Amino acid sequence: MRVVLVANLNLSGLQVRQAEPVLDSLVPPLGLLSLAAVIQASGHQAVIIDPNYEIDRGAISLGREFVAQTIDAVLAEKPDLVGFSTMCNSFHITLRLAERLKALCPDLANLLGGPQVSFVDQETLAVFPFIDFVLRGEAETSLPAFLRALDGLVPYAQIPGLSYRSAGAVVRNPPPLPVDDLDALPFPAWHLFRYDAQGAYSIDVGRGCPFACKFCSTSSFFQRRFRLKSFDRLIGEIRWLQQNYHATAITFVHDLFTANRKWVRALCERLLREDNLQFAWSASARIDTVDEALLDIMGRAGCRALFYGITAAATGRGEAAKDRQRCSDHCSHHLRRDRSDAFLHRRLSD
Ligand code: B12
Ligand code: SF4
Repeated sequence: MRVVLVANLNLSGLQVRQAEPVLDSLVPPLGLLSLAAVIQASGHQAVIIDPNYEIDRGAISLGREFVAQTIDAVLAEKPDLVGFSTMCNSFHITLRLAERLKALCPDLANLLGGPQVSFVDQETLAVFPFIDFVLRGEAETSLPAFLRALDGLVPYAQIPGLSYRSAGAVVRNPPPLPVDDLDALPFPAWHLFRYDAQGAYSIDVGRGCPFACKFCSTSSFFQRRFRLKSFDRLIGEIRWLQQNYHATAITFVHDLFTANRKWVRALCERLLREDNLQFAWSASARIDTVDEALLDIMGRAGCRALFYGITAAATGRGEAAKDRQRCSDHCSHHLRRDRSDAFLHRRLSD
């Protein structure tokens, strides 16, 4: 089977009325690269269409023709199945793409997956008849199983995480099993990643955040199962990216890379001990999960940037407001310190 996976559009400006949307930075669709690798490992063909890349190189325009041109590019790949990745800020555009595809090819199944649709699968299937299937949550295990179901080898009812329509009603199978052993995943199919990354790559370091901030979907999405790849797997992936793709900068993708300080420290120590492993890396953090000593060793091990999630900064009345104020003060203190002390300045100018 030939599966075409379509990345979500990364636009800025969608939230500003009358502003012209512009393409955000080109970022590798890491989830789709991982799914493409498991599709290929299970004997099928995978293709990735990244509309962001196509716009950037001028093959697709970001105007009225966007939907038609993107679907033409998808159909040119002669798919047996089309899977769209979804994010909240571009969900409406993804739906238009799927609608157009169904209008042109009614027999081609439209599959949606990713962070947004995983939480609105029932509503989506109930309201939009051109969507056939939703695979919720992590899909490295469920997608190959779904392809077997599409081939008629197993019933849909046996695919964890699948939502679909049956006899006019939306059926919601039990949740998918999170990938327990991330080391067992094949390396992402970076050979399908077509744009010039200029040495910048990313690695899915682990999944699941141990916290459960009310406004954030991540802990539910990954079922609060905090998992990390082993050091051997990570070093192997870094070396593979360096040898095959000349990676010089790597984003360690994890919602909260610094959730476990002991683990971060041990990883940094390992990176410092490795021979010929020079590269710059960045990661995500929360100000209450780092301290000077940790930042120092991270800097020595090659960390050049941190993306801080600031979870509260409003003021108001009552205890909650005091908490937010304390959090805000703490943030300001840490951010000032990180900007002014040796860490970022010294490291960035190295
Ligand atoms: C790195 C990251 C970014 C990067 C790069 C984004 C990118 N396009 O890759 C940057 C910093 C640019 C970014 C920006 C934003 N992000 Co962001 N980001 C992440 C983060 C931390 C990791 C993404 C990742 O690579 N994960 C690892 C891979 C393996 O997982 P995955 O992509 O989810 O894919 C798996 C499944 O979703 C599924 N799947 C995915 N696609 C498909 C498709 C099919 C067909 C199927 C079957 C399955 C499937 O299978 C994959 C393998 O298991 C996630 C949180 C997280 N931990 O996932 C947030 C996250 C995706 N971001 C989020 C948001 C909201 C944003 C912004 C909208 C924030 C904002 N207000 O500006 C912007 C939008 C960017 C844009 N311009 O459009 C939300 C999305 C919530 C939602 N309901 O959609 C998340 C989940 C964070 C959160 N906790 O809420 N982001
Ligand atoms: S700490 Fe960050 S990733 Fe974790 S639940 Fe809170 S906002 Fe989400």
